[in-house]
Amino acid sequence: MKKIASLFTAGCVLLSAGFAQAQSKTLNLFAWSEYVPQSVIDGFTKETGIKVNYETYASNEEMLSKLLAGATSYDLVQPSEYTIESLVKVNKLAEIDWSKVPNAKNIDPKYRKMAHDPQDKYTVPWMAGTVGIVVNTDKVKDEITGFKDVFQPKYKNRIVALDDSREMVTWVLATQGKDINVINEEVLAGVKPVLADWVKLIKVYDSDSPKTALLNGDVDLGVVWSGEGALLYQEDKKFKYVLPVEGTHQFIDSLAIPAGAPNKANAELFMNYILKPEVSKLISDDFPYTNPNIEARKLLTEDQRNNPASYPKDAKLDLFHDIGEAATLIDTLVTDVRSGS
Ligand code: N2P
Repeated sequence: MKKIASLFTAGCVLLSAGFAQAQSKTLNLFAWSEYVPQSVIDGFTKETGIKVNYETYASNEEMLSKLLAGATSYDLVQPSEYTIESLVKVNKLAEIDWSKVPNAKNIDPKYRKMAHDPQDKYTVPWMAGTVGIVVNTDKVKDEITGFKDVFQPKYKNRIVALDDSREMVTWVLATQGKDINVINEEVLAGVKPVLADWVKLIKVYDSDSPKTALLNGDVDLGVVWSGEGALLYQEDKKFKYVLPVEGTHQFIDSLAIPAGAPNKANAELFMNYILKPEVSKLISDDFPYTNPNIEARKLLTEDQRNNPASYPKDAKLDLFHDIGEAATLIDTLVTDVRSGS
């Protein structure tokens, strides 16, 4: 009898848990700032009745440290390729139930089975992009072809840069012809004096909206995300986007579900929703990065497809890989040079 009673209690708990899950009409999205259009969030809520809480971050490292510190409320995050690798290594991502994401068929095969998710278990690509140089050609008359041309004393206090330690170290490594994924003390000792000189030239650090300082004339050139470069070019053709001759980072930002996410089914619904061509186009309209959705690309205007920042022709591009503990060395180095020590 006792056994039956406890079985009954367990059943009730399970039932109410199931009920609570079915009732949960929330999606906690932790994503980059200036990357998810309000129109997409509103459209999703309208279609599904699920309310989206959109919390933002400005770097992979900021998001990663929150997850590793034990944040458990997020249903979706939006890491770049190397941070996906770190999360997978520590079992922090949940496998996607692809039967819930039939629109995955719209993804360009080029963006599937990539090094960071070789079996397509965890991620749906959001946007790809590059880190490149924007030049206000009304103000800068010399030809700028690479990082070396940007970081010259004559441009002191005229430069905006991404506030991102790994990216900054990469710019120096690229000019030194080094592998951007091999980071150790010796390599960083070679980076330090160069970066120490460069940071003295930078006027504004901004990873959220580096376009702003260029638009309002605060600076004349800078190193920014390609979507920002594309928006500047759309605004005024005097803003030229240059892919550095030395080579640069190509990022693949994806949606992924943290292990133990409270509303996994809602996260999968959102993944499927943003993969609809007409929804994906809305993302490109507001944030013109490289859209990995083949069907959405067909809906873009000619101007959108011809924006050189969004869809670059040829360039030397490299993905990042997880560098493990060496990430701490980068952080220390950049903090040191920025504080002048
Ligand atoms: C969006 C930032 C792009 C992310 N605001 C770079 N990985």
